[in-house]
Amino acid sequence: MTDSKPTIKGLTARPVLVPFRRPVQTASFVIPQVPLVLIDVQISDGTVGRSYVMGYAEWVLKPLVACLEAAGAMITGQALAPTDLSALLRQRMLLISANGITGITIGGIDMALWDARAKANGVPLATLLGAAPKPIQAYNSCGLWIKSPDALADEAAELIEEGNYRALKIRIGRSDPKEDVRAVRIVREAAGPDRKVMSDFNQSQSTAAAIERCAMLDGEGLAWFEDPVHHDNYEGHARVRAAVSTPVQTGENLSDAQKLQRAFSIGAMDYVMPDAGFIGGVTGWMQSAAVASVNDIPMSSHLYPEFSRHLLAATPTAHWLEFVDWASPVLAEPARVLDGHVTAPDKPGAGIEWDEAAVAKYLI
Ligand code: SMN
Ligand code: MG
Repeated sequence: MTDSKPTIKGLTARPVLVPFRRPVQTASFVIPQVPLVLIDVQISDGTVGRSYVMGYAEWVLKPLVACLEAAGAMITGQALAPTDLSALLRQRMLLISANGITGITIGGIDMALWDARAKANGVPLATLLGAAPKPIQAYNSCGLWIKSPDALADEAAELIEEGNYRALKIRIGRSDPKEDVRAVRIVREAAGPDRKVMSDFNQSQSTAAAIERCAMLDGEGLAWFEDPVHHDNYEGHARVRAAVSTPVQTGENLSDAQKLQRAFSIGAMDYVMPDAGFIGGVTGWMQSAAVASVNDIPMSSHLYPEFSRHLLAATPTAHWLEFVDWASPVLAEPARVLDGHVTAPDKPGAGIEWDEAAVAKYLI
């Protein structure tokens, strides 16, 4: 029986710690295993909206689950109207602020609600957003961490091979800036002239150090310098940007479209790459896509390739999808990169189903 007015029946949030193929090691943090919370939102029509959120550290999982359960209780009994429920949750989090754990709570629930809405409508999420699923260019972000530059030529070749990629991302910010230059040269060489190499400082530098390091790397053919300084330091990003010709990329910690507008108006970015979790899920992404569109800012994704493949299909200034396979071990049908591109599956929803045997194995 079709349910023309589906409502939210409840939410479950399960913490898992999943092994990495290549554990994360940046200039600012290490992540030994992938800390995720898997979200299921039960709907009155019998469907289940699914998403997951990245916790970034194991200690985050417990408070994140508690936050998701509390927010789940706030929307239980309400109509399946993701934009309205996102506004409701933002209002309930006005005083505590919707960023960090609270922001990811809104983003994760919003993604699950849009997944459920697309399933209720019987269409892929991209289609619900008005776009056809289409191949989105992706870069491989699953390696090239802070390690000896000597290991990077072989790793770059492996990463290209994983999906015939046209682009890779290297992490920089080594204690010796000359080692960064050496690492970038090795990867640039391994990638060849027809591939892009993005770079990410992971917010590790002071503004003065970033300007010095970016000047050293400015002629090395990098596609962008990502997060040279702390993510909130819009003025610092602008100063780096004024000093170099390589484009500056930022945005993975932006928690709403208004902050994107403010960062852009200060001159913080050439490119933006919101994270579907932090920015407020599909609702926050689409609001940001409008800001990027009116300001003509190329917009890439951060993490969540399963959702990003739908979102970028509906983003007027779509640029690059960041491909990470970190949730793949718990997914029944992980996203795949073919010939350097990811395409949203042509079936209702976002395409997230759990591999329950794997979930049982990694549940904490
Ligand atoms: C990053 C984000 C989260 C975990 C590891 C690495 C990095 C990226 O900033 O952009 O991929
Ligand atoms: Mg980054």
